[in-house]
Amino acid sequence: MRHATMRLLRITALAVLLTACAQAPAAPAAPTKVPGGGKPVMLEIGTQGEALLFDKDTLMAPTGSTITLKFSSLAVSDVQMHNWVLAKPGTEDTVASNGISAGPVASYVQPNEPGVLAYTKLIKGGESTQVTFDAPPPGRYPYICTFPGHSAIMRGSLIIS
Ligand SMILES: [Cu+2]
Repeated sequence: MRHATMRLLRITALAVLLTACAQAPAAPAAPTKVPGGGKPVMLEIGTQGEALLFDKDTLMAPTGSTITLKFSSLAVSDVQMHNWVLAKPGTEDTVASNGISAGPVASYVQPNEPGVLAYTKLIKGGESTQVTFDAPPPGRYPYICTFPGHSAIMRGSLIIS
């Protein structure tokens, strides 16, 4: 008798758990933002080979565009990993230091970091990745690599005009 009661309790608990799961809202499909349909613009940037530098100091895009940025690591070795992170002016150092706390699983970008406008995942030597985002309002926006120790020299500006 005792066994039967315990079994019933277990089944009831399982049923409650399953119901709770079924009612949970669906998780968002992807963390990437859906761009708003501005004039599409392709930008490309890479690393200077193995150096901790981007191969462009400056990128430009028109106001109102929807930018797809392709980022390639032109390093041959996998020793260094890199990303491309676009920040609001003046927030780049905070974005970099908070990114280090976020760690490699988060591509060294703190989730919901207010200063981050767009970013790519971390890539190894020889890999490419891309990100699509709406151009921010006209201005000069810093971009950095937030891999620990890289942001001091691995940086440039995206000019929207
Ligand atoms: Cu880097």
